[in-house]
Amino acid sequence: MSPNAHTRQPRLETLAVHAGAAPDPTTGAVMTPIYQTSTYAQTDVAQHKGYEYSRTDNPTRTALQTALAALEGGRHALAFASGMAAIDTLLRLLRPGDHILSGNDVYGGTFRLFDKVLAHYGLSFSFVDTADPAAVAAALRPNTRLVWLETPTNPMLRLSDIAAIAALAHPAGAWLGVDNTFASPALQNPLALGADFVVHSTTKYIGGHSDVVGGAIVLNDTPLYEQLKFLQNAIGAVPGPMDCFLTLRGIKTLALRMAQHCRNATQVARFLADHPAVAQVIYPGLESHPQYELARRQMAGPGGMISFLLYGGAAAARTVARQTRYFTLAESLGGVESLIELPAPMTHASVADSPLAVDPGLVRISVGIESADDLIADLAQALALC
Ligand code: P1T
Repeated sequence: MSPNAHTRQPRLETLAVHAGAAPDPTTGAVMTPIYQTSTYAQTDVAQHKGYEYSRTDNPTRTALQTALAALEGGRHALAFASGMAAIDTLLRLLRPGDHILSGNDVYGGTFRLFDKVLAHYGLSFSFVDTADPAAVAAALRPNTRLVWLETPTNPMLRLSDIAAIAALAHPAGAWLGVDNTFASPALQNPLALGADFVVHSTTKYIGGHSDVVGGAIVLNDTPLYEQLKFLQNAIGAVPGPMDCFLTLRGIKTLALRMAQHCRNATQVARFLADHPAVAQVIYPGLESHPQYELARRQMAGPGGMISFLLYGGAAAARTVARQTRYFTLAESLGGVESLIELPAPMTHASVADSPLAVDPGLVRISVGIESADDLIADLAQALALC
């Protein structure tokens, strides 16, 4: 071990294995136990050891929150029962009359929460192309309290310049919240680029194995953290200890998995780009992506998500989605196994008939960590049927 091993800032690979993982004080257990308990014996009236009730705090959740904060280079993290629960709790920082400027390409469930739920509580929303900072500047209002974006977006994989948008939002008195689900903390750390909040659906790359649903908010500001911690307990959309354990277990291999997702997706994207049935491939790692340069600057790798359009349109898209073998036809993304879906009738059905509607022929794939050769052969046999 080098003499400065304990003073230098550890890298992501190391944080993923060690952050939040201190041997259990009672037994020395190396892995954080699943503290499957709802309550904790108190030594006297209102005297406890930091844990009083598991909605408020649970040691397995504490370990997960410590790990999540470290991965994003943030001071604080809070874990939630789902990505949607994290976003909903964050939006409770706002008050009736506040305006939210959101990207115009976001997960369908996020749009649904904004447009069909929170809009009834006195919040107003505008949806603009945050890939264009000038559009963000033009849409800011005196009562804009939050700028909200995904980068890369779901499902069009558009990028937004986080630092440029933070520089617009802050002087206007707005926070910047970034949903970093598609990049994962292995490829992009929005707090370092000026974001105030990072949100994850930990269901995806952070958990990594399609066996648990969860969400997270990571931030640096301590007073805002105190408010969010109050809301986490007051609302109660918390993950159970087993879910926290599974997410922690997934985190150990985040760096390895993301490297393989990026390698495989790059090969798959090149294959698709050369295929005669494919009209357009959208992948931040291809030079044809309109924000290829921003991807190289802002992200440590292009990620595992690809969207594409076929010359045969929606009918051909359905054929491909039905015929793949290793790409399972399913919603979600970011697990070790490859998935395929059509956003318009599936993950983004809730944006149909809105300005955010998605091309019905768009195919979205989450490229897993299998052999790239097998994945390409699988797509090739399905595309041959189009
Ligand atoms: O599913 P949940 O853990 O509640 O996370 C919601 C969510 C938030 N943000 C982004 C960018 C997302 O992609 C999601 C969930 N997305 C899918 C289920 C999907 O297939 O796109």
